[in-house]
Amino acid sequence: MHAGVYLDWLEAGYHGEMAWMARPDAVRRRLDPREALIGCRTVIVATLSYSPDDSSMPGPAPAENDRGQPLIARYARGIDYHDWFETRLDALADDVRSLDPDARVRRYVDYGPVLERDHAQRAGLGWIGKNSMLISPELGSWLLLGELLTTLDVEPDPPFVPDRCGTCRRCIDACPTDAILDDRTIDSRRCISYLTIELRGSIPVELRPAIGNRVFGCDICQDVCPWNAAPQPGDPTALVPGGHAEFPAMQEWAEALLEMDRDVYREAYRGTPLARPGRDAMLRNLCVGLGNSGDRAAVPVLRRCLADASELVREHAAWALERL
Ligand code: B12
Ligand code: SF4
Ligand code: SF4
Repeated sequence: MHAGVYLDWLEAGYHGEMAWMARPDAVRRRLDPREALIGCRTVIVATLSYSPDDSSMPGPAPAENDRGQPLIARYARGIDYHDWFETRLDALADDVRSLDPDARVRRYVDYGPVLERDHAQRAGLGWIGKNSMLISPELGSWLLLGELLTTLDVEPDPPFVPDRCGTCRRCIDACPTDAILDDRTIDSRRCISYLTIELRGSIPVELRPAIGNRVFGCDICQDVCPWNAAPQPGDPTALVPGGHAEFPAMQEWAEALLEMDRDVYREAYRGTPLARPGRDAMLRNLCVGLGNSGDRAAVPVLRRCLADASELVREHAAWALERL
């Protein structure tokens, strides 16, 4: 296990304000699954692939130069994957229990105290790319991870040893905020995904221009990866049951959020990834996107944002107006 990589990462403060990553009890559990499930003998890692086959990628991916449109990370264009994945893992847990009724099983998806990529690599599912993603040779990196910890003893699969990145460094060169570090980890404090989803406060001014119209998450270091050029298609519609998710243009979206208070926002986005940042941070992101749009038609809505009750929104609106 690459425990040292994780501990060095925390020590350097690369987790930013994600204090839950550094809580001593959570650190202990990440380093040893037996702290999360007493008697744990096996970690079963599952992948949920949302690889597009070109025609069925959920939601429109606006062209890079369509600056009035927001860009949303692919995993986030539909329903929240956590609940859906957990239901599937529960079914798998039943299968495990059917092998041994005394087996104890605990499932985790994403927010649990589990070093998911580390386990995935050790379970033979793929390697850790220079962009820090778990990359499967068949599915690329458009996949999400979940796992079962169990007291059942299962013969382990061999780890995935080869490094298939070779001399490539496209992700490092493409990252607009230089967030990718030499040891295949990320400085979250510079990563657009962190800045637009996890950070609750002000986005550092020097990083705002690089965010462009990415108002929720970032896929650049995966979009450029050659291992994602022709992956075996997964099931993108799993995350968007209707097959398609629509997002309004940024001006229209900001207008709508101005009319919502935090509770209304929470209700409106319940069950989707966009619930996580909350109303103020999402409006903050849209102000940054509008400021980067170069479109003076955004001035009126940004002026309205200047009068918003949230100081966070007002500050980002002022920055955006200045930039326009
Ligand atoms: C915190 C977090 C973030 C943070 C920090 C990201 C980071 N790279 O650390 C932020 C908010 C920036 C983020 C962003 C994203 N995230 Co995130 N995130 C997590 C979370 C909760 C913890 C990650 C963590 O522990 N980081 C600390 C570092 C040190 O650990 P690590 O990245 O896992 O690295 C380990 C492996 O690399 C391992 N290792 C194994 N083999 C090898 C080999 C070598 C040579 C080395 C050096 C290391 C190594 O060592 C490290 C320590 O154990 C995980 C879920 C989980 N519970 O694990 C999801 C997770 C990593 N995120 C995920 C996703 C999808 C994303 C985004 C793509 C979302 C988006 N589109 O915006 C971006 C991608 C950014 C990127 N390039 O990583 C998926 C990744 C799936 C995959 N295929 O890898 C996960 C697994 C969630 C899930 N359940 O599917 N995320
Ligand atoms: S997700 Fe975006 S900002 Fe974060 S490391 Fe990848 S390219 Fe850089
Ligand atoms: S873009 Fe190149 S270096 Fe980066 S993860 Fe993909 S193969 Fe590895």
